[in-house]
Amino acid sequence: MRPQQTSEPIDDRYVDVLRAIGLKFGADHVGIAPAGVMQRARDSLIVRKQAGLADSMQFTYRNPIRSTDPNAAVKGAQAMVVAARSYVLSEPDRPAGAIGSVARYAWVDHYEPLRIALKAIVERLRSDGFKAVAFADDNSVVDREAAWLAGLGWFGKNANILLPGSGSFFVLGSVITTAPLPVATAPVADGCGSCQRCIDGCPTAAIVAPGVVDAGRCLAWLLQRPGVFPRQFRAALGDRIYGCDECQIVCPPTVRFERKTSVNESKHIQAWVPLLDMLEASDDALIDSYGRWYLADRNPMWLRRNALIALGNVGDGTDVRVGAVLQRYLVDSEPMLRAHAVWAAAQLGCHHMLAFTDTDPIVIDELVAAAS
Ligand code: B12
Ligand code: SF4
Ligand code: SF4
Repeated sequence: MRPQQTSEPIDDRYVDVLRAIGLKFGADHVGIAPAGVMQRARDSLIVRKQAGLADSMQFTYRNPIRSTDPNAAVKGAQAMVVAARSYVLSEPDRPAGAIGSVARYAWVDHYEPLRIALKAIVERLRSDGFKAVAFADDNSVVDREAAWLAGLGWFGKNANILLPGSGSFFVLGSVITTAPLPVATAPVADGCGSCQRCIDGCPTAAIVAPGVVDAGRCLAWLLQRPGVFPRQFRAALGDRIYGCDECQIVCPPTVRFERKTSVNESKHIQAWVPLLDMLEASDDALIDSYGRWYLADRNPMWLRRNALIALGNVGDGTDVRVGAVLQRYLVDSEPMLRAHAVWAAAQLGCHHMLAFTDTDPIVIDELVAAAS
């Protein structure tokens, strides 16, 4: 089944052993992909970057040649053991009041348990004499392409990998190894057919072609991107403060598989965030609660910016506490936050709070828009 380090292909029973380890330690699905250059992903990264569809994203776009070559990550790579872990937990009740919503993948840290499963596979491979390194949501590997090559699922028109019978609410990761493992021979057949609910359901028309997302329109990226949140997409943002699930919620094959929520998970779930609490919290408290999310420069200002927009969409302008929070942000030392507070106040009919004395260009721009 498994000789010590060898260049001969290893048989399927060794893959079964690795799969069993992955499943035991927290993965839900495991498959094997070849470790050659991921040419389609490389071409897509380069072409989309040139076409402006990557906006200012770095991630895998920073170095497409590296992120699509498993051999650049692990010299002599022969295979990738790709794992998927479901992130569907039972949804807690939505509290009353001005509440922000968080995308499912960020309710708790799902990458940590996935990494534990990958590390267990790494340990086994290393103990058998092979090189092996785990990557999950790391910019060294294009995870979806790896999962597709491993036969775990098909590329949906919403660009996500959908697992047959379960849909796309899965996080993905890989172990790149020098073990010559037998790889998946056939991709999973397309399961979208004539459906295009995700394309029609995207609030900002960000899915510009099947499987192609324009990051500059995608709410998930706009919430992470530093800078002024584009005005034309603020109303479409609704109550979202981190991530966007819309193109998956409308997807018929998705949400069919629910993981049993552990006691630890249910204690720490962050599905709903009281916006006023977030806007009143200190930097330290925000980093403490939300520091595991992607925040540019780990700066909690971006959380506050997002919360102000959500407040402008779902808050009550006649509520005294809402008024106090808006007043506080209209005089914040950060022009970025004053600008978004102007928008939120105008949205909530609180034009009387706006003082047209600000001299910062981005705030003036918002004041002019609010007055028109
Ligand atoms: C950059 C990034 C983003 C960006 C850009 C997303 C994008 N579509 O590229 C932003 C910030 C917008 C984002 C959002 C989200 N992301 Co993200 N993101 C990444 C990251 C870091 C790199 C992705 C990448 O390289 N994209 C490059 C482009 C070229 O890839 P692509 O769009 O997948 O393109 C492929 C398809 O177009 C396909 N293809 C080619 N021709 C055709 C033709 C047809 C007809 C079809 C259908 C497909 C197809 O081939 C292309 C190349 O592989 C990965 C982690 C990683 N290291 O891989 C996570 C990752 C892709 N994200 C993930 C998640 C969970 C999300 C969100 C669901 C989070 C959320 N709820 O807000 C959203 C989903 C948005 C969406 N519809 O894609 C998961 C995806 C899990 C899954 N089951 O697919 C990943 C893999 C993280 C992880 N390790 O789990 N993300
Ligand atoms: S994550 Fe949201 S904004 Fe982005 S493509 Fe999906 S539905 Fe559209
Ligand atoms: S909504 Fe329809 S088209 Fe979009 S990914 Fe799901 S099945 Fe495919």
